[in-house]
Amino acid sequence: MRRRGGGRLAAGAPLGALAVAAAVLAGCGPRVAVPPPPFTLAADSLGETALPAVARRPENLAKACDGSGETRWTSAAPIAAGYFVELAFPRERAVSALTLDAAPSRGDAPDRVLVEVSRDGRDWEELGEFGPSPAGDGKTRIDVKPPRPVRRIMVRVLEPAPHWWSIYEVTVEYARD
Ligand SMILES: [Ca+2]
Repeated sequence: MRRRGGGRLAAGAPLGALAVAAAVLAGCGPRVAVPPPPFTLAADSLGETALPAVARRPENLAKACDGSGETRWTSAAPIAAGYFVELAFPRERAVSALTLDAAPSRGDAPDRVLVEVSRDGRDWEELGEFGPSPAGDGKTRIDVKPPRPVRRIMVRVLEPAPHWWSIYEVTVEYARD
C-alpha cells in the first residue's frame, strides 16, 4: 500500500524539523556497529499527537544506538498512542529486519506498533503491525518481507499503555549493500 504522507495517525514529518532532530543525534550513526554507519535515529513531533516519543527525553535517544545493551532511551512516562521513533538512513539501504530491544526492562515494549518505510520521506509504505516477541524476551522484531531499499523507517505506537517505552538498542539487518 502506498500513499503520500506517513502515518495512519499523523502526516509525515517536515524535513526541516527532521534535520534539526538528526543534528541533535548526529553522534548516533557512526557508533552503530556493523555493517558500517547504517543509520541515524531521528524523530520529531508530527503535531497531531500530544506526546511523540521524542518529546520525552530526546536527549537520551542516542542511547538506543550506542552499542551498549545496558543504556537506553526511555519515555520515562506511560506510553501514549502516537509515540514514535524514526530511523533515518544517510543513504538507501536494503533492510531485511530490525529489532527494538527492551530486554533489561521486558515490560517496556509497546503492545502494538505500526511500521512504515519510505525511500524518499514523502511516499510511505505500510509494512504492518508488530508486537513484542511471544517469548517474552522484551524484543520487538520487525521483519521486512521481502527486504527492500529504504531511507526511513517509522515505528509508531498504536495503543496507550500504563508502562514506559524503553529501547536499549536498535539492531538493523541488511539483505545486501
Ligand atoms: Ca544502548
